[in-house]
Amino acid sequence: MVPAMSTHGFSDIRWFETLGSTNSYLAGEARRGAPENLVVAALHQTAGRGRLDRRWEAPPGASLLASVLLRPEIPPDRLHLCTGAVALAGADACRALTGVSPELKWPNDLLVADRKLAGILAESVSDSPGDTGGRMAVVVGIGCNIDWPGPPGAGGTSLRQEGGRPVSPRELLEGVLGMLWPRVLQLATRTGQDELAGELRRRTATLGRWVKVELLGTAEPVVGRAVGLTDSGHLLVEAGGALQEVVAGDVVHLRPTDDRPETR
Ligand code: BT5
Repeated sequence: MVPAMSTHGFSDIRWFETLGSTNSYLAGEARRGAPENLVVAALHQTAGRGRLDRRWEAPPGASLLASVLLRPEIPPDRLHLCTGAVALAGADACRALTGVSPELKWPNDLLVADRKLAGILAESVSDSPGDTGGRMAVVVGIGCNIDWPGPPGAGGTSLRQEGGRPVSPRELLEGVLGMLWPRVLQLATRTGQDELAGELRRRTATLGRWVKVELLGTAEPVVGRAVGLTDSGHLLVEAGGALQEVVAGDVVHLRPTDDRPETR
């Protein structure tokens, strides 16, 4: 079910014509002790980042490029739920505003028919002095393609390409923030975090699929069936008769025609 659009409590929203990276800007603000729920958005990024030093590219004005500073009271092993909160909010806002209904792909993508509509980048910022109550800062950024489907060969799509109703970056940001606010409140309590994990379990399209997982720092990928998500938001993959908990990695959804290990 898609929650109703709501107002939100993000009161400090900074818009820029151009920034290097909204995540990098917000990480700097976090280190200087900026309060939680600060939001920054840009019409263009000159050094937009993906995970693992990859690039996030978009021409000026063609997408939503925004980051939110969270300071959740959350155990470090549950930080993945911050990515999940933004993924759910992004998917719900796209559906409510444009009619396009993306799927969640673990760990950080919104897909439409297996094409990447949006990517999410969550980064924790350790060194955060100031009056923050000692909580860890987490910067969560989202890039969502509105009018441009991403760089050639990247397998991306856009809201426009998927036939969505027209939306501006500002409208989409307001929609995402409206959907994110209740999720931020969920992140604040253990019960809320468990609810969030349950909702991610229900809505992550990766579950039930055959996947290839490239684990960080490991040469051999894991090929198996994604069977679950832990309460921390980690992916459970059944491979070679064993259950493996994946904390971080790149996932490819395999098609029925792809090579898979033999099953009994
Ligand atoms: C991501 O990384 O998907 C996270 C992207 C987060 C971008 C936002 S924009 C606002 C905030 N500020 C930042 O600097 N970043 C965040 P990853 O899973 O590593 O995917 C990156 C890969 O996606 C690239 O290597 C390309 O193949 C592909 N890609 C790049 N730009 C794309 C686009 N506009 N649409 C679709 N795919 C794209």
